[in-house]
Amino acid sequence: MANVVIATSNAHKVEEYKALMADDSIELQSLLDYPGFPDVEENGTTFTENASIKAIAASKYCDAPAFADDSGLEVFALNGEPGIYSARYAPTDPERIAKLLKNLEGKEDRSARFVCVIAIAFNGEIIETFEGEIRGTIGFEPKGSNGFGYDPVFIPEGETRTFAELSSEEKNRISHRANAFRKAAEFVEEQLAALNAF
Ligand code: ITT
Repeated sequence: MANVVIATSNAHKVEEYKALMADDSIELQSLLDYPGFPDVEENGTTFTENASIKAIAASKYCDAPAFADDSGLEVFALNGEPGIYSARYAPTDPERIAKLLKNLEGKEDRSARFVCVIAIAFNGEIIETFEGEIRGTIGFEPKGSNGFGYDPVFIPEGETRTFAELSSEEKNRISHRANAFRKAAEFVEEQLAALNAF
């Protein structure tokens, strides 16, 4: 069975990827299966750089094809904050949400987008990167208990519920991560088809 590592220690991301991966011939592992994996400093200035740093390090350490995602929330009235600093905006999810709502007080424009860049690496080299997004708005108070991170305050376009009020199947149909993953999966299928043509 082919083995692919998702270069993340975020258990929520792992669950989302397991649900997105329809192919049973691929065994998905994550950094949770490699407890000795050293902490990698995400010192890039873009989602793409940070995803690439994580994917390269995991492909070397785990000696397997690796894909990593760097993702975050960009709020337009806050000049794109928290952006690549989404995980580091405050110590815990409730504090991150509270800080975001505070910074948005009095702002009329509450539009935002979630972004996800997936980088695929093999033998320490980047093969390709893929970006997905979902647009929406930031609510006035946290609602719902599904998902993770900023989900309780993010209302995707065309919805009245937050991501945390949607089921995981509903979120996985439209999320930034699902959109990036679909592009990555299409690329991998094309590459495999090209290899099989020889
Ligand atoms: P890894 O680096 O180990 O993958 P991480 O949680 O630190 O885990 P990131 O550096 O990519 O991941 O930071 C992403 C942060 O952006 C995440 O911690 C959330 O705060 C936010 N985020 C990303 N995707 C999200 C989603 O689908 N729902 C809610 N918040 C999300």
